[in-house]
Amino acid sequence: MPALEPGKIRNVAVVGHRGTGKTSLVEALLFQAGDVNRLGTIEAGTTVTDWDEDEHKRQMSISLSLAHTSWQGRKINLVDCPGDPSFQGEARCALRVVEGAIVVVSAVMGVEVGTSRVWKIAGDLGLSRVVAVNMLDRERADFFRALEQLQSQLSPKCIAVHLPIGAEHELTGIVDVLHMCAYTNPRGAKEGDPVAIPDDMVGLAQEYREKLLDEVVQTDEALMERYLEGEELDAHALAAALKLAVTRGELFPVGCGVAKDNLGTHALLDLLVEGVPSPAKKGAPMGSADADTCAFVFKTLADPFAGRINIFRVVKGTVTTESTLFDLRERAKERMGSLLQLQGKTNTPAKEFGEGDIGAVAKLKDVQTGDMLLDHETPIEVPMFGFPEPVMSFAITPKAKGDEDKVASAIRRLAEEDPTLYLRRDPQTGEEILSGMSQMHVEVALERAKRRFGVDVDLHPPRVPYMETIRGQARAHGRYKKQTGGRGQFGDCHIVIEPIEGGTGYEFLDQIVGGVIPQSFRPAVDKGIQEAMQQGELAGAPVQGVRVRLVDGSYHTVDSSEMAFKIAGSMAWKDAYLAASPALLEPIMELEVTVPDEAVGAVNGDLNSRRGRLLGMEPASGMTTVKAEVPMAELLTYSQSLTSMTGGRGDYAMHFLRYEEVPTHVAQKVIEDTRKAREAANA
Ligand SMILES: Nc1nc2c(ncn2[C@@H]2O[C@H](COP(=O)(O)OP(=O)(O)O)[C@@H](O)[C@H]2O)c(=O)[nH]1
Ligand SMILES: [Mg+2]
Repeated sequence: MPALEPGKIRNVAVVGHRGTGKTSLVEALLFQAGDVNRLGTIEAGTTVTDWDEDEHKRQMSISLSLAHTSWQGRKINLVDCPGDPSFQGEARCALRVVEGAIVVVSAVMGVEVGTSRVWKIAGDLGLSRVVAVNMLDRERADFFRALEQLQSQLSPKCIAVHLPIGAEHELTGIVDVLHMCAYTNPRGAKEGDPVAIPDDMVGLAQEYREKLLDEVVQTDEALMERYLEGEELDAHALAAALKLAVTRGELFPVGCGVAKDNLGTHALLDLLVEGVPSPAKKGAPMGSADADTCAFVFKTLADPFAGRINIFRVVKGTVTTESTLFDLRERAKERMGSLLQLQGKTNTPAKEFGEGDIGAVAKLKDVQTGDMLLDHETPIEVPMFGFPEPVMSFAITPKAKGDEDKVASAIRRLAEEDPTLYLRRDPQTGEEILSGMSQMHVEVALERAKRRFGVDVDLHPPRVPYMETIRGQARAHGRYKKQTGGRGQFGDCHIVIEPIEGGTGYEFLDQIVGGVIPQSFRPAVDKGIQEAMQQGELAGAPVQGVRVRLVDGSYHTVDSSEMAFKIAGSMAWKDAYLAASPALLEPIMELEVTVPDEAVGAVNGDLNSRRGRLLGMEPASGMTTVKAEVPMAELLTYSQSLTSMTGGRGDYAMHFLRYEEVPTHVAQKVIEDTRKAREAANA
C-alpha cells in the first residue's frame, strides 16, 4: 500500500485539564471507528492509550501516547496527552507536530487552569482547535454554562456544533447542528446511523444552526453573499467554509458527549475529518526544510520489549524502511529499518510513512526527543519546544552506597525521554539535584528508574545554595610560625578586604612594595584565601563579592614556604572576614502563580508568610496570575501548599532572579542550624 497523501491525514492532539476524560475520549473514538471491540476504562486499566504501569497505578496519563484510526477514508492520528501540569512537557511535544487539537473540558467544571494553559500554547503555535465538552451525564453537568465560559474565557468564537439532548442522568443523545441530525444510541454501544432530531429539540437545533451559520458566513465573503440572497446552504458548503475558518483560527467548533459511554463520537469523528485541516492544507508545523525527506522526533520512549522507540512526524517526503537519515544533533546516519505503527503499546511493523504522517521507529542508536532527521547533512533550523522551567528540585542519594554512577546514568536515560527532567550536580552543596515539574513528576521518574534500571534512591529537600559576602572593609594580620628544631615554617601577611561593587566575583590585588614578601610566595596567600572562602564563617557557604589587597608582610629566608604563606593567608582571611560585617545571602526566585480568583486572598496571605514580595496581579477571566519575589528557602514545599489552598486548581512556575541578604532573624537561625549540623557531624 503506497504512503497516504497528506490530504488524507488528520493529526490531532487531545489536550485539556487533567481528569476531563481525554484518554476515555480517545478510547471511545477508537471504539466507534472499529479499532477496538470493547470500550476500555480507566478504572480497569484497559484503555489503549494509558498503557503504562504507572498510569494504571495512578489512574492518569503520564506520557503522551499515540493512537490512530480511520474514518471517512481518512487516517486520524490521535496523540493522547497528559493533562496534569507535572507532565505538561508531553503535551508541548505533541502540540508541535499536529495541525489540530481537541481541547477536552468537563461539563461540570468548565474552563479550568489546565484548559487555559493549553489553549494558549495551542494558540501560540497557530493550531486549529475543536472543543469537546465531556461528561454531560454527570450531576451538575451543564453544556450551555460551559459554552458560555468557553466564550468568555477562551474565545468568543467558540461556537456550538453539537448539542445535548437532555442533561445529567436524563441525557439521551446529541444533536449535530452541522448536519442537522441526531444520535440517540444506547449507552456504551457503537453509534449507528444518524436519526431525525427529536421534535422537542428541533427549535433549539435551528436556533444554534442559525448562530453557526452567522459565524461561518462572516468568515467567507462569497458565502455571505449567497446567504444574504437567501440561498439555503447545505452541510457540505457549510463544512467547507467552517474548515477554512477553523484552519485560520477564526472559529472554534464546540462538540459534546460522554466519552465513558461512547456518546457523541460519531459526530466528533465527522468534525475531525470535515472541520480540521490536513497537513496538506496547513503546511508543516515546523516550517519547511530544504530537504527531500525530513522527519522530526517528538518523543523517545523506552519500551520494555522493543527497546528505544522514537516517535516522529514526517515533515517532508516519505520515510521508508529503506531510508537512511542523518541526525543533525548527533551528526550520524541512522537506518530507519524498523518502522512501526503504534496503537498505544501495541506496535505493528510498517513499510513507510508519507508526508504529514506520524510514525515510530525502533532500534536507532542515539536519536532522542527533539532531533531532526534529514536525507542530507546541511543544517536546518530545528524548532524549539519551549519547555517550561522545572519548579521542584530534590537532592537524591542512592539507597545503596556506591551506586552513585549507576543512579546518574539511569536518570540521564530518563531525562532523554523527558526533557522537563533535569539532573545536575550542585557545585556548591555537592548534592545531585533532580528537578522536575512537581513532586509527583520526580517520584514517577524515580519509580521508573527503579523498575527499569534497578536503582533505588532517597529524596530530600535540596539544601538552599546560600552565599556569603561582606558589607564593610577590614584589615587583618595572619602569621604562621612554627620553629621547633630543624626546618621551620614561617609566613606572615597583612591584608585588607572590601566589598566589590555589584556584589559578585573575587579580586586579588598584589600591593606589596619593596619585596617584603617575595614575589614567589604572594600567589600562595591568594590561594590560601580562596580556599578558605569556599566555606564562609557564617554558614559554611561560599563567599563572593570580595576584593582582597595584600598590603604588607614579612618572610624568613630559610623557613618560609608556599605552604606557610597559604596558611598565613587563610588566617588573615578569617579575622578580616569576621571584622568586615559578613552577611548571608540567599537565592530569590520570581514566582508566578495562577489560581482561581477566589483563592487569591489565601495565596497572597501565604506568600506573605513566606517572606514574599508581591509584584503584581493579572486577572484574566476567572483566573488570576500573581507575581511575586520569594526566597527559595521558603518555596521548597510550595507545591503541596498550593494544592491544598486551591484544591489542585493552582499552577505555578518559578525561576532564579538574584541573591539577596537574608534578614537578620532568619540568618541567625540558618547560622545556628549550620553550627549544630557541623557539631553533629564532628561528634
Ligand atoms: N461520568 C463520566 N465519567 C467520565 C467520562 N469520561 C471520563 N470519565 C471518567 O473520568 C475519569 C478521568 O478520565 P480520563 O479519561 O482518565 O481523563 P484524562 O485525565 O482527561 O485522560 C475516569 O474515572 C473516567 O472513567 C464521562 O463522559 N462521564
Ligand atoms: Mg489521560
